[in-house]
Amino acid sequence: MSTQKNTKAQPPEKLTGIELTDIPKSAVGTKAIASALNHVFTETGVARGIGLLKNLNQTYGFDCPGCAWPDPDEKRAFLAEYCENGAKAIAEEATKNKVSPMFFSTHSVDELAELSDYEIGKSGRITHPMLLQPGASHYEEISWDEAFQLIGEELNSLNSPDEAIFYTSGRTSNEAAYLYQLFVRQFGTNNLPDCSNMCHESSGSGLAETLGIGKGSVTLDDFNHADLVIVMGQNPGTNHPRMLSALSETKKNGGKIITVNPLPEVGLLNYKDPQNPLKWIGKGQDLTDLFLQVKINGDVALLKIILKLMKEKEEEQPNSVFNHEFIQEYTDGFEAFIADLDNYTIDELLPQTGLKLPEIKKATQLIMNNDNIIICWAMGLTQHKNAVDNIREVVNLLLVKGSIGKKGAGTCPVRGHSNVQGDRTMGIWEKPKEVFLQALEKEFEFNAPRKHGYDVVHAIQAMHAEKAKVFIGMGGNFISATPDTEYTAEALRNCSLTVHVSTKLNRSHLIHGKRALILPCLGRSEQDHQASGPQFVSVENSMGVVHQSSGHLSPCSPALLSEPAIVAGMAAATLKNSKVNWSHLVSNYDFIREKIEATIAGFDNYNERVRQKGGFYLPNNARAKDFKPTHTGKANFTINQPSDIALQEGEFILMTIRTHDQYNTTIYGLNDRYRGVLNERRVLFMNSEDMKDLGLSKMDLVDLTSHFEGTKRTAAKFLVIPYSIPRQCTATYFPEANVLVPIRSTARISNTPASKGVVITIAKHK
Ligand SMILES: Nc1nc2c(c(=O)[nH]1)N[C@H]1C(S)=C(S)[C@@H](COP(=O)(O)OP(=O)(O)OC[C@H]3O[C@@H](n4cnc5c(=O)[nH]c(N)nc54)[C@H](O)[C@@H]3O)O[C@H]1N2
Ligand SMILES: Nc1nc2c(c(=O)[nH]1)N[C@H]1C(S)=C(S)[C@@H](COP(=O)(O)OP(=O)(O)OC[C@H]3O[C@@H](n4cnc5c(=O)[nH]c(N)nc54)[C@H](O)[C@@H]3O)O[C@H]1N2
Ligand SMILES: [Mo]
Repeated sequence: MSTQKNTKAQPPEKLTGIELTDIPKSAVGTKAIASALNHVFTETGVARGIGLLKNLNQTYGFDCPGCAWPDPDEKRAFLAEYCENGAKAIAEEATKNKVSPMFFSTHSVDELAELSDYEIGKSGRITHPMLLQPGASHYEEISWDEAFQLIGEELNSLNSPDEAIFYTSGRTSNEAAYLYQLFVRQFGTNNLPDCSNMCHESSGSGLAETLGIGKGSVTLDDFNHADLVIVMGQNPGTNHPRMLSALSETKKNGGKIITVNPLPEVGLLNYKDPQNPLKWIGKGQDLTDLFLQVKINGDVALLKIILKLMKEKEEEQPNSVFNHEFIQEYTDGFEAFIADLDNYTIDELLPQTGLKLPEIKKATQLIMNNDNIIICWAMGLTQHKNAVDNIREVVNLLLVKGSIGKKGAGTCPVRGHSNVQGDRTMGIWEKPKEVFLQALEKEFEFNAPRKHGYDVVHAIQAMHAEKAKVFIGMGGNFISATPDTEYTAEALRNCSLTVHVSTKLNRSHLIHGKRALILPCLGRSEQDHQASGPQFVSVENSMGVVHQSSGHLSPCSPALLSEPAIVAGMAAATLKNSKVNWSHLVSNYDFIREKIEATIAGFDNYNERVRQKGGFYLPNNARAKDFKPTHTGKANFTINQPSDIALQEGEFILMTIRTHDQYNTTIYGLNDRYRGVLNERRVLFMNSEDMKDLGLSKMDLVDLTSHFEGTKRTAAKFLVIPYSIPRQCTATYFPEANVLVPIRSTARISNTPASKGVVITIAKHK
């Protein structure tokens, strides 16, 4: 019998044997390449490994599942179009290790749940559909047909379609995502939460309101023309390594770079170009011209100081700072925004930033002196209570400069998952637009639901309250990616059925509903054959380029189905009155793309254009300086709130971040090389002065307790490491720390968990 109730949903609190090293002075270079090849060859073998790397991000190869950073439109070098972490991502997928029915018969679910995420991941690719019966201790093999029948029966026995939740992670292709949302809406609900809810939702909310499009406005080429790039709350050396080449181009063309981050992230500070082996030896290139080591969540305060300094200068010398022509013609709300700046004094804002005024003045000068400005950001801005404020304040800064909708300027939210942006474009959203629903209704002759669905946090709360009873995950690792781990575990255990469409074993298969299914699917790197022959899929990168991706490896098991085929199987078994011929659509993905073209703007001649070299750009109104889609018809200035976190004596703010050796919840290895930590994930980075105040020494073992609205959550056993980080700020890794993130601690408007703004106290472990 399963002892699920006693199984912890968090990774085990085991230490793995830490080793501290010097922090490297530059990113990429030979070490990165050696590390990449090592991961690929160990996991896949040499021949398979070379085949893989050769096809990665090449025009007719497969899209790297690592991140959403775009490929150059023209030139593609063999080495440069993958990076160390992209190579690790594909090695993880193309591994020789298999999780077969035999594996499941020899390991109980409870036994597997005791393993670390690293060990779970290393067990390998899932080869067959598996079922866990109520009360059973082991998964058993099930046929695809039986699995689909079971899903259909469970879904149809619900009191309402809104009792089912359909999650999507961001690797799902356009074709699979489109079919999935169609199935879900024909079933009758908009409960389509996705990983974006935990990721760039705040960017989407802030940008749609101010600029009329939830996506960024720049293209890769803009980096060649920017005078100034500001990188805020992002660690590209680890998470988007190919972005460093773009920043390096900015520098080559005389542009400057400001970095705003509580940590001196190695990649951003100095970089060795993998494209240029001559430069691997030697010092590397200093990328950052000005590093502002801001306090966690000090960004709105920082931006407000910059804007106040600009305003002062403008008052001294009218028309010298603000772009009044642009403001006049294209924007709304400028006066109210400018007036609001007077509600703050620099003296009260400054302590929130942890910075000195002269360095902020330097940044302001760079901003005033340059007109083509790009601002890039990622999770350091989007995962705070005032995250939407962060994004809107970034937009304010660009708008006063007129730095949007022209070459070398604009917004650059750097997306995470390789197709997270495409999934949204395909309709994976709990709040679909009316025009889209109408287009679906017309094309497929059904009544689409209008009620907004649950996002990730609301979905967890609904399952916890037993208002939702079936959970289906299209990829991802819900239990480990979501906040408040033990609460979320209770929510999932309340379900009558949990289903995961997955490539690899993960913790979400082990913390399950009364009944659970694992449906194994093809990965990006694998060939996809359907009735009409070999298929490719398409994806959209962070800059709105839609292009094809086709795998070249033979599938790791003959029993795998593609994601579109799995959706079609579930839909056919569930929907009795659908007018959609699901198996026909899946027989040739061109048929799915025809339907996308018929219902989503920007996909004209989809099948033809997706076959063009490099794909095609989707329309982008902000890029075209057309702000009509906003509620005022213009680009909107907004009034935003600095952080309202007031730390009590002994409290710290904690950000939960990624190591260099993980992909979200997938742990490739136990090192965080760029931060000088090897072989350990349970670490807490702290300012050495703060350590002194608490009487802590390097490598002391501590427990972390988070405090939120009178509730407490604890994560035990972290090793303290003195680090260059502002006072009262601390950092540790996710998913180990997710247990500390309270389910209700989310961003205003976007409802994104505030995983970078957790209030904690620290105590020696007893
Ligand atoms: N190798 C690899 N690549 C990945 C991923 C991965 O896990 N591994 N994940 C993918 C996904 S889904 C995403 S969303 C992206 C994530 O990419 P990132 O957002 O770069 O990832 P995080 O590790 O969360 O890093 C957040 C950064 O923000 C800083 N930061 C934290 N709080 C603040 C703050 O309040 N203000 C400022 N200014 N900075 C702050 C942190 O110090 C850190 O440098 O990467 C994608 N690419
Ligand atoms: N505390 C804290 N929590 C966070 C974050 C944070 O910074 N701090 N970041 C958040 C962010 S930005 C994100 S995007 C989410 C990520 O949340 P998710 O997207 O849910 O998590 P991943 O770890 O990316 O999912 C990995 C799993 O996806 C499956 N998989 C991999 N490739 C494929 C595929 O091609 N098809 C299918 N069907 N499955 C596949 C594998 O089984 C693997 O175990 O986590 C969020 N959670
Ligand atoms: Mo993400």
